[in-house]
Amino acid sequence: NEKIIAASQKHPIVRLPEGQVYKYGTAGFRMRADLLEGVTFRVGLLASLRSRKHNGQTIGVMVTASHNPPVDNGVKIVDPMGEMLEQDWETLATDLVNSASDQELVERYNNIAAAHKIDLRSPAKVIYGRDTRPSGHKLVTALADALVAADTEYVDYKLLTTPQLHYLTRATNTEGTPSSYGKVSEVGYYEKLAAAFAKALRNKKVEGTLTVDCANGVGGPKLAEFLKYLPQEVKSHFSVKIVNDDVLRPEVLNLECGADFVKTKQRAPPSPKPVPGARCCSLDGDADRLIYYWHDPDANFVMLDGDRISSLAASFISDLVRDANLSEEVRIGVVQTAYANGASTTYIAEHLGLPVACTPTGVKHLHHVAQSYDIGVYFEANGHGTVLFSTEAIRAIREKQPQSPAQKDALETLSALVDLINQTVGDAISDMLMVEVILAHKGWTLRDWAMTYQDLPNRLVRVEVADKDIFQTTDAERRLSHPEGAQAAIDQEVRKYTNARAFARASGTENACRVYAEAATRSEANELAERVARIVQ
Ligand code: 16G
Ligand code: ZN
Repeated sequence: NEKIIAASQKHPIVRLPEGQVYKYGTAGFRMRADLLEGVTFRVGLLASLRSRKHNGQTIGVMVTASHNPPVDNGVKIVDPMGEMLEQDWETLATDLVNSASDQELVERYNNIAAAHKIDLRSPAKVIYGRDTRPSGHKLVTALADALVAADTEYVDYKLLTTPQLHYLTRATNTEGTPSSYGKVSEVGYYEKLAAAFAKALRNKKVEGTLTVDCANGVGGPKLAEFLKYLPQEVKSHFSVKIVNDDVLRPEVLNLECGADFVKTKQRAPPSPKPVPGARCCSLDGDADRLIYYWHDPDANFVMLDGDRISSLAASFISDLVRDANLSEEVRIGVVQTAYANGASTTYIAEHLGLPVACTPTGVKHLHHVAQSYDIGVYFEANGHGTVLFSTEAIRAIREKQPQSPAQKDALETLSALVDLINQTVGDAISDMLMVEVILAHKGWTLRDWAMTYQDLPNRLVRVEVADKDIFQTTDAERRLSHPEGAQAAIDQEVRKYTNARAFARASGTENACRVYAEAATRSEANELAERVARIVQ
């Protein structure tokens, strides 16, 4: 206890203004970096409790603020199988971090241990990494001090993408078991992906050059490193041009580039100057989101977002499952949020004939529902997502005896995809390789991909409200249950338009309400969004 108090004194928590508290939200604690040193120290204590709760299994801690501006940072905890921290523990994290004094901190720490039957003398292990923000140094120092004070073994992996830290957490906990997730090193991650990419391509060639905008974040150096591990026969045709990979000037991180910029501004990063027709994609600041796009000489900018990646993956994988003769035993499902474009939902449900589920915003919700399928495809429209294969699906894929060369081919491609696609969390590098494999197999350009269906015109607006917490939703955020009467008013507006849909929800990351509307034409979508915004204002 004295050790913890002494260490905590070196990393004091900043008092927030009256009425405000630190909150473990959808992306952990995220705010201005100068508020986070004490928070990160306290998160270290919780991570070590979490490890002990799991009998000493390794817990991950990632220091990143993803697509936020460079002055921000954040810290989040990764559970043993590489998943997001369990929801009940988010509350514990919030409580522990908001302790008013070092005394109270130790008290709450001991209380959590007692309530969860945690033996504080048992072994504990934590691994951590950070993105390229300069404030990361100071934060991981606070984290390490907490781990030492809590007698916890740790490994500092230094700079990592968020999905790499998730990979390493799972790999550490499965090392030497039949379900080993891969070698426990950054190199192990590259080797696994490189081998799976080569295998999934099955001698198909990737056409043209792919330009990858790395948001001037950690994805830049990591992608460059990954490319070195590709076998020569893949290097000879897979041409990648990395842009916006300046990690030496912290102020340019996520500045006018990256997946969040492209998705929200609906245009390409101004620099480098867009080349008409070039196949492009953008990662975000910690490389867990991916958006594709190109500049069309006729249609201007065309974007292929998370909904497109989802439907592309679902279509390819369901064809493979059919060709592998696994349709009987392997059920595929797609998970979206209310923000998914209605045209994508219709395409997946009617054209592909696959079940589509809708969950509240936030990766943990989608991930959870995706786990209920044998193969669960989930993406948020913002480009965060992955494909999960259940243990039974993997067994079926690996053990099925092929009766024809075509069936063998499908089984081998599926098997390679299991390794290529990050099973722990959305991973921009892994998702990008998956998209490249699918385009190569189908012989598609981005234009062919965009032709599969036409997006409904849509509009997202951010509405400043006095108290966002009065907006409570139901039906996976598609309807408001409170305030009284608001939903009826929205319904009345929606009825005035054809093919229209609209919803309002409180943001989980900002003090505002978001309104989304789609309709048959752009002007109708805009008009509807504004009318709904007026209802919630
Ligand atoms: C968080 C979520 C992201 C979601 C966004 C919505 C994770 C890792 N991140 O960034 O998935 O789209 O919040 O923000 O779950 P909002 O609630 O402000 O609209
Ligand atoms: Zn991110």
